[in-house]
Amino acid sequence: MSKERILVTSALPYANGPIHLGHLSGAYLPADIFVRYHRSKGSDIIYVCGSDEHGVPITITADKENVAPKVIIDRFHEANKKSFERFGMSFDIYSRTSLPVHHKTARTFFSNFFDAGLLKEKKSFHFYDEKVKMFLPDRYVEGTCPKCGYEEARSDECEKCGALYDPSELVNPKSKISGDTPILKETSHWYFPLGDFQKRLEQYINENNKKFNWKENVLQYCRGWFKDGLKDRAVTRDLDWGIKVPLENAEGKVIYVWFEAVLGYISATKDLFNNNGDEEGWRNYWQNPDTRYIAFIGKDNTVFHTIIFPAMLLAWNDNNSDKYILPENVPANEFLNFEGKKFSKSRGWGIDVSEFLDLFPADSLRYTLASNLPENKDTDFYWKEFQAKNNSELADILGNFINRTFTFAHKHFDGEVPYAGNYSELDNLMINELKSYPRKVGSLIESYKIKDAVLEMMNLARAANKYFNDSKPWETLKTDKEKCAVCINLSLQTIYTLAFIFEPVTPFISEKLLKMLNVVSRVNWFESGNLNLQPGHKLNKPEILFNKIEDDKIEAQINKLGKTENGESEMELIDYEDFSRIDLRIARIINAEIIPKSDKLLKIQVETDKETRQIVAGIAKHYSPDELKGRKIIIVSNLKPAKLFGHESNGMLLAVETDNGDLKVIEPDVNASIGSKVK
Ligand code: B3M
Ligand code: ZN
Repeated sequence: MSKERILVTSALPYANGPIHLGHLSGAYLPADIFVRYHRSKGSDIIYVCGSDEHGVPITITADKENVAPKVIIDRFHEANKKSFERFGMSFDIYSRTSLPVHHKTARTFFSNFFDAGLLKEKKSFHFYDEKVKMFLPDRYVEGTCPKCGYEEARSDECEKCGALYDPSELVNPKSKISGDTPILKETSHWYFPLGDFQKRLEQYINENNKKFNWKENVLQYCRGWFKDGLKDRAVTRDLDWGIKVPLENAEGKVIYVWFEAVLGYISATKDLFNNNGDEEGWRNYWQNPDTRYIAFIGKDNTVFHTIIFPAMLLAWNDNNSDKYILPENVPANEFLNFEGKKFSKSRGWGIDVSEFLDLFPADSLRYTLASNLPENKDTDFYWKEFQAKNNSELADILGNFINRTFTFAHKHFDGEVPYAGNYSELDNLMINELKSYPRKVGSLIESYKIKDAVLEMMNLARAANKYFNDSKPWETLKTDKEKCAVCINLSLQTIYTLAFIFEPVTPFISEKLLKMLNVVSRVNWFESGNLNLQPGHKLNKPEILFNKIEDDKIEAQINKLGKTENGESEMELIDYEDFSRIDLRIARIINAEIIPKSDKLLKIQVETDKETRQIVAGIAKHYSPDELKGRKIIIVSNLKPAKLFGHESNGMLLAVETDNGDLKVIEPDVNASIGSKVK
């Protein structure tokens, strides 16, 4: 059987900001797992990625910082490349779209389409900022939606009500650059006839779905586009950052970023082979009909990979003798959210990969993300879940099994794989179990059910612990040493298998494991379930594989949520009505007492003009009960009653956190009687 040849790409991230966990879960980690598995089973596979360095996202960031786009792309290309490396991404190349090889590839496609008469020039009106003398891309114009009145609508679509309209319909448009009202000025662009490809694209998707079982979310999305009918799309922009349009009368115009970014996959492959001195090598992956091409992306990039890119490749193939293959599958993932909300840098919600890896090991993150991938619906990252995955699964199940086996082998069998004689029924069950796992895990990965694959990996570790417990080697050590030897032998064989099947998800741990097992040459994935270690094989000393993550490290991260870089929480604005619903009153503390077993709470009686009420407040660390008595304070008097530690609380007292972290109740220094309203 000849080797499968596979080309894998992951979406090229914009080099305008750091990679966060959401990116990893969407398009990178699943692809890396797929690729590592295929390498291990011996496929001829390459994995290509790189930075997307053109387009408005880059210029917006550059404008904000008042620097040239080049400064931004250089900074984030390097930073993201580094983060990916630390996370264990095994790209064969992490290229960039600012390279000459890419500019050339993109221009060649453009000119080729132009020469074939595919690209039509059309005139239309676009917003133009007269002050800065430039046409404004969609994201640079804001105005009021003509349909729903939303005031932060984009030039041709409203995020709030979803309306699409002509830019001339936008009410009260404003340039985001100068703040002025832009004019509508005529300009011309080149259009790609996407509509002409609709039939063939539908056919392409249907056929590939039949053969390769596309994901339902991806199909739904495509059907939506087909239903609306594909239309011509402008493939140029009036911008000065990007790939210049290779035509004579195209001053100030660049190729639309999405038209060239998808071609970046091809350029990156050329870059890879050029570096190896094999200038034509890329063709074997892009232009050999025997190659399988899988494009991993997040759901927001779907249309570009299932419709626009395939249409471009079809258009090329129509007019040229060297023909490209199309993606066999585009297994787009949904989104990963963070603790119940969208990632947001400005709101301090989420964490960058590099920051994360400064604190915790990559494999713990890979394992947590992989077991919760947004394959069919959005999922969330929770700090507590991360801690539990690390502590109760990686450390307690996988780590524990490895640890007890190694300790036993070193202590009672001279650090060697013991000889295994007769197998009991229990042993045979374990041997069969081992044999079944590589295939089971492999076929899940091949069908992009990576979450399920990860579950199965840990199931082998669970089965292994059970086998160890049921075999009771600590007893047979004294009663039947041969039996004991069989258990340790098979447990070591199991560690070998575990090292292989976990490798796509936890490559760093697997490497350590193979080193501990003193394994130099690796077998094929499918043989990793056999009994590969020979009796007498010398083991190395065990290394520490997992550290438990302590509560305080996790708490510290949770406390940081919602705070921006300077430690401030971003302000959410409320209406006047929201505020006026809060009834604040002056009250006096008449009694306070400790709540047994709680080191934070005090039970406080306060009086207002009308009544006495009980409030439970979290200030026990800052005041003794006696210190509080008699103080005049401010309370929220219309708070719904609640029970804290079994004590009823009616209201809340206002306190302030001082600079040294102390809590001080607010004592109004005014002449007002208790019960007075604070407004
Ligand atoms: N740079 C969008 C993104 O980073 C875009 C992907 C390009 S893939 C060719 O989400
Ligand atoms: Zn609207």
